[in-house]
Amino acid sequence: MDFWRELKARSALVDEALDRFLPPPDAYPEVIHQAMRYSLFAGGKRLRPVLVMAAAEAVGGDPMRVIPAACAIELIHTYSLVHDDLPAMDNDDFRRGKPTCHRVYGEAVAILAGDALLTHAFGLLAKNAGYCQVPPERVVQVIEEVAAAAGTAGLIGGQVVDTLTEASRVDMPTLEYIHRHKTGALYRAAVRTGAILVGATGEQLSALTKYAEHLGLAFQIQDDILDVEGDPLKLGKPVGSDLRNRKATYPFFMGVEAARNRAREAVEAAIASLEIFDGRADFLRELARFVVERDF
Ligand code: GRG
Repeated sequence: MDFWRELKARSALVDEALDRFLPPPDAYPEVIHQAMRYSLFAGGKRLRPVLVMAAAEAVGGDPMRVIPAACAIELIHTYSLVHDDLPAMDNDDFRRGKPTCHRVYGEAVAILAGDALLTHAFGLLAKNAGYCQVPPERVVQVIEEVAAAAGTAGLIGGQVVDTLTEASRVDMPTLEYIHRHKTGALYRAAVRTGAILVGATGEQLSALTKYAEHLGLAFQIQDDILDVEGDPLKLGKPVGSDLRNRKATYPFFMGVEAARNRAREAVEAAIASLEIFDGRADFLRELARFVVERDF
């Protein structure tokens, strides 16, 4: 499989659907729709929506059936980036290679754009009920899953601990909590969402959940490593921010080489979790390898 070509083709499908599912940029009040679109189309890798579709495919479903949910997950991810970049949080000027939302639209509109992306996401999840005959009970289950992943038991919980804990007080269990919630929760929800919507069995769902948990860890460790030794041009943001903001990371605790090995182990564990699946899970396998080989 030419993974890179596949990823591009799949993310182009997501982009086309996002454009269709979002209010047009000239809908009143224009500025909010333009700000939402600005951050959304600034050039993300689309890993999470692609995972929703790939999980559906792995269990024998049609990936196009889950595309509103895939877009919803990307909206939530983008909202979290917009808010994370705000002056009250990380105060970052660049994201996805472009000035951050608040630098372009001002803080008030950036806050509202994040809120609007999050709200729109749940509307899109509900839309799955009328989309390609997904049974409503599966949609309700997914809404519950995604709300948990985005809330205090997920992204927000991780962000709170990350924001309020002094770096010098972060021990390994706290670091793992932050990563599992801030990053892992949305990966887990993405994979589970795709699988649930197309009717995965309990055995398939638990295998895919393990895959997502290992994948989320590998992704975050690689993200930490790229902040130490990545190329800002390729990443679309400055490097060294973890050190500057005195954030505890995997390289900080164990050094870059040990962190790299830990990420590789997590990828192997992710791939091993997929042993019950046939070739339809090959994209998930390749994606796990990509997560630690990527340089952006
Ligand atoms: C609820 C405000 C709020 C935040 C939640 C997710 C999060 C916590 C903050 C976002 C910032 C951050 C560093 C998150 C960790 C996950 C991560 C490395 C995100 C970047 O993901 P990529 O590389 O981004 O997939 P693209 O731009 O490719 O989509």
